[in-house]
Amino acid sequence: MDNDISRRTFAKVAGVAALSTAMPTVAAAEAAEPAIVAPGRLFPRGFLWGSATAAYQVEGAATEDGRGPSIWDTFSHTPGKTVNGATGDIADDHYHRYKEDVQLMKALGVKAYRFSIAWPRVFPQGSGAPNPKGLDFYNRLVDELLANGIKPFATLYHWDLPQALQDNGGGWESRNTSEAFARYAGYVAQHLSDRVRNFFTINEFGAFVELGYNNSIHAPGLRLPPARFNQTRHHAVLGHGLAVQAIRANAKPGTRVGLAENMTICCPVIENEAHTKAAERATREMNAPYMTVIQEGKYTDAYLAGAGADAPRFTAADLKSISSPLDFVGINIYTPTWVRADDSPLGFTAVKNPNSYPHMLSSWLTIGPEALYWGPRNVAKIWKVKEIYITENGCSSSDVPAADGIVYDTDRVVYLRNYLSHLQRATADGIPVKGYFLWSLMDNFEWADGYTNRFGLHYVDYETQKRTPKLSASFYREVITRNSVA
Ligand code: GBH
Repeated sequence: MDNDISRRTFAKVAGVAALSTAMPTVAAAEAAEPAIVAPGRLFPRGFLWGSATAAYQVEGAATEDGRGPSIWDTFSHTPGKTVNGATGDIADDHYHRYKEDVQLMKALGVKAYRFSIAWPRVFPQGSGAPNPKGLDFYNRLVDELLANGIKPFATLYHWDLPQALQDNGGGWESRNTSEAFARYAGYVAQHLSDRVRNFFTINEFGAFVELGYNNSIHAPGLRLPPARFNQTRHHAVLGHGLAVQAIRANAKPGTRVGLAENMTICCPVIENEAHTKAAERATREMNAPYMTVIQEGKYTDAYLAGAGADAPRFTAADLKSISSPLDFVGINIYTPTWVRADDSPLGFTAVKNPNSYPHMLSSWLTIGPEALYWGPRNVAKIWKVKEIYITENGCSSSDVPAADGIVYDTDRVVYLRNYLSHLQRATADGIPVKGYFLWSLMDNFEWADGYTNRFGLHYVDYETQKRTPKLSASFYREVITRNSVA
């Protein structure tokens, strides 16, 4: 009996195109059986299943059709900055293969695609004259998505700052960049919002500002002193707020705007009242320079006191722009931060267990499926947010094709099944999560890690650009079809 159940489950997985030849007899014999669905595990009707990528990680065509250089072109071409000197010059060649990639999405059954627009394609110098040929790529992509029944969700900034803005004024260190970003956002909204109804301003302040301007792991590879660094943080959230206003001023009525932030996801070490409250306090303080000021229109007292003389300089008008009302909040969620209550002034401590902790291939990617529950729950509870998207979740794994050409990424399937179970728990508790974008549609340029850490549902052979669905693609297709993880 046990055997029957496991055979049946496997047969359903095997029913997906790429794997069907592996188990033809079982699949054929059992194809007529009803789907295995546990009613208590369903996601809400209409839940939006999607996948995600970002321009510099997939497009390639770095100098085509008038695209200007970005800080990531410069950084990746600087010796020693990326593993094996990898660059995004070609990446997945998505610029030329987008039609094929839309078919991959269609085969998966995703209802939405989150992609990013390369600012240096649209404004090669960051500001000044637009480049219509650059925008045309996104016109083609959006039309292809819509023709295939897939909703486009566009991110305006996924780290590829025009190099000219870095050269003149230090990029996000300058308020000019915040203002140039708003002009670019308004221009894109004006031209695409007849078809793109949902925009994210900026992807992950918590990554590109910290790693680019403080740790030098990402472009532009700087380590600014604290006062200049805090000012850079401020200009990034200001850029977001000004872009929200510019989109509203230039887009077709009803266009919706949010952001995609990799907040620190504070999870209670034990799910009791004391630790749960501590995790809420921690959520506000640990996200003070980004999500908290965006939601509350003020920096927390603890953040300003901690920064002291190095605190950012800002006006009341800045704070008003930064906290412009949003239609939804996107959260990129990979790892948890475990928090416990204590009697320190702020009433919480982050708990680390570095000596023994499971993680995926990327060593930063520690495993905590509960993050997909507590992340949205804290955002909804603390800031009364009514519409939340998980704008990224996924993982890296070793991904070596087997003799039959398939990548049997059982570790990714385990990761996703557990994380999605906690997302389902969130929706069952009434937390308003409306959709989920899996990172990533296909293997791609993983920033400083180059092409070594693969995150895709599809394996990409970079020699031939051939895409092959992994086992996890079959898994995700099942999830979407059943609207359930189990
Ligand atoms: C997201 O970042 C990005 O939006 C996406 O582009 C990326 O491909 C994806 O996740 C997978 O990484 O080098 O040890 O200092 C997630 C947040 C921030 C996590 C940078 C890894 C580098 C860690 N990432 N961080 S380390």
